[in-house]
Amino acid sequence: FQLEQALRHGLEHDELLLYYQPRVDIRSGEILSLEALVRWNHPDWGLIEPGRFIPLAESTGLILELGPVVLKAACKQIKAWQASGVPVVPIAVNLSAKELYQDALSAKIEEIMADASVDPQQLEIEITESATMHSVNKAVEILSSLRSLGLALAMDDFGTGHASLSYLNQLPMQTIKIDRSFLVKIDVHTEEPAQQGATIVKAIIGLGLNLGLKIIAEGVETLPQRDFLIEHGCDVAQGHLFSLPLPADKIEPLLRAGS
Ligand code: G
Ligand code: G
Ligand code: MN
Ligand code: NA
Repeated sequence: FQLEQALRHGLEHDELLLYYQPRVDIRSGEILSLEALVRWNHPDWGLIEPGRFIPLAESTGLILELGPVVLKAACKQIKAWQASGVPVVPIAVNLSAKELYQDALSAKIEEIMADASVDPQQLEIEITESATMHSVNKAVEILSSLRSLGLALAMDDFGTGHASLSYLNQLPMQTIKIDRSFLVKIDVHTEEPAQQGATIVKAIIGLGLNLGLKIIAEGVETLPQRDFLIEHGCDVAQGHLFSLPLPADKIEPLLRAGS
C-alpha cells in the first residue's frame, strides 16, 4: 500500500526514467534499435527495477498512467537526439496486457506521437505473447489499429505464452522475440535442459523465418549462445553480451559510433 502511494507520487513528480538496451546486428554489433526499459528513481530508495513495481502498477491500474509517461519520454528522447544530430534508431516500448485492452488505446498513442511530432516509424510496440493470448480476437483488432497507425509490433517473451500457430498467423506482428529463458539453456550442449533449449530456439527461429517475421533473441550473454544463433539464422539480439540497459547519456555515444 505504501509502495502504491509512493509510485503514484513518483508518477506525478517525474521520478520515472528510461534506460535503453541496444538490439544489435549479431555479426557486426551495429545498433539497429533500442528497447526502452523503465526505471523508478525514488529520492530515498534509489533506482528501482521494473520487476519491483510494474506488477503493482498492473494490479492497481496505475499502469494506465505509467504507459503514457513512458511513451512520452521515449518520444522526447527521440526528438532530443534528433535535435543534437545523434543518428537515432527506432525505440521499442513495452505495453502490458492492461494497457493493450484499455479503451481508445490507438487514439491515445496517436495523440502522444502527434503532440511530440514523432514519426510512427521511429517507434515499436512490444506486447507479450501471453497478453495477446488473453483475448485473441480483441488483440487482433487492437494490434491491427496500432499497425495502421504505422507502428511496428513485436511479440515479447515468445515461447512462454502458448500462442498456437494459427493465432500467430492472425496477429499483425512483424517481429517475435525469443524469451531469454530458452537462451539460458543452450549454453551447455551436453545437459538435457540445454538440449531442450536448443531445440526450442531452433524451432522458433524456423517458425519465424517461415512466417516472414523478424526474430530477436533476448538475454544473449555468451559467445556460444551468439554462435548458435548465427548458425541457425537469427541475426538480431539483445543481451548483456552486447550491452546492459543504459541511461540515455550512455547510449548516445554508442549511437554516434554506430555500435
Ligand atoms: O528490466 P527488467 O528485467 O527488470 O524488466 C522487468 C519487466 O518489466 C520486463 O518484463 C519488461 O518488459 C517490463 N517493463 C520494463 N519497462 C516497461 C514499461 O515501460 N512498460 C511496461 N508495461 N513494462 C515494462
Ligand atoms: O520482458 P522483457 O523482455 O521486456 O524484459 C527485458 C528484460 O531483460 C530487461 O529488463 C533487461 O534488464 C533484461 N535483460 C536484458 N538482457 C539480459 C541478459 O543478457 N541477461 C539477463 N539475465 N537479463 C537481461
Ligand atoms: Mn520487452
Ligand atoms: Na522478454
